Amino acid sequence: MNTASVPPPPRRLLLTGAAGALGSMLRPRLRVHCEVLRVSDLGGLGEAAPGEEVQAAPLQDRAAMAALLQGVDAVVHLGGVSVEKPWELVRPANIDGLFNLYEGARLAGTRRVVFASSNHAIGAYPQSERLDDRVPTRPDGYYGLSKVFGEQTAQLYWDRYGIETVSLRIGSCFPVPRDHRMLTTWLSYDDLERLVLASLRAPQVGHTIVYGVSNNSRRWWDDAPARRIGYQPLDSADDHTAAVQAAQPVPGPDEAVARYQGGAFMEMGPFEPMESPPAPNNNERGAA
Ligand code: NAI
Ligand code: 15L
Repeated sequence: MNTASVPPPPRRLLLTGAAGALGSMLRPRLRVHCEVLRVSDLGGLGEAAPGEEVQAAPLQDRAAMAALLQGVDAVVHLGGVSVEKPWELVRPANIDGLFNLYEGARLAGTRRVVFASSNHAIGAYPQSERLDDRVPTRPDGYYGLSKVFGEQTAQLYWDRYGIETVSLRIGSCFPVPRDHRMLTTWLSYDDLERLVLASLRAPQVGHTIVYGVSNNSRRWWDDAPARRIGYQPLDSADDHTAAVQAAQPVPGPDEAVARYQGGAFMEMGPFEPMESPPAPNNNERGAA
């Protein structure tokens, strides 16, 4: 079953979450690496640029997702709830939606997925530990739990159906590090682009988990798996240390942001159960 080989450049590449922070940044950068870039989100995608197809689809809508995957060779999956939220908001996009994405990929014969997992899949580990890609997951909340589900779904679809995935446990991908924790976890926009392209181009990835982080000297995570798929980070949070130290107070040692790898997510919730969850359009982003 597992007969992967060097993938040709995708003819049609699907980018989900294309209206989000990382999606809108990657959209023009990925367009030049495929014949057709299909972009999707709940909305807010604007007009199709040359070489693009625009197709809005709620992740939790099975039929819409099956249609979205039609004719797609490879996917960069960024769509979904991207911060800690009540379970009733996380589940439709990140659990049902993730399943729908892989089912659509199976039905369409899609070869490879690049899945935006998160450091919050291992966010409950203390910052004193150094982690590789084989440590047991320790999510720090419902959002992190949904990323563990995503990684396990990726493994299932490789073992059963030969769909390859690179799961990117992204640290903190922002234009610059925002706080002291991000001097460790930061991933620059340019390095994210490098990591995504390496994930699309690497031969024989099966299901590979890598940490998405720049070349920060303080990093907690083993960068060997990412380098094995050809990722070479060129940026470093070290260059921003002085600016962060000047602008941000050092957190106390008992604060979650200084104790856990996932930072403040570890102390969010529990939330009151929601009887009728609103549509998932209040997906505001936040630093951990
Ligand atoms: P974002 O919140 O800006 O973008 C996510 C996009 O997904 C939004 O445009 C939203 O409309 C869309 N979306 C949400 N629910 C949806 C649904 N039910 N159906 C269809 N689309 C839906 O997040 P950002 O920062 O761009 O992150 C992209 C991905 O990377 C996310 O999966 C996030 O979990 C992951 N990630 C991001 C990190 C970062 O530092 N920015 C760190 C770790 C992981
Ligand atoms: C994430 O997974 C979030 O999507 C992002 O907004 C940040 O909070 C990041 O993790 C982080 O841990 O800094």
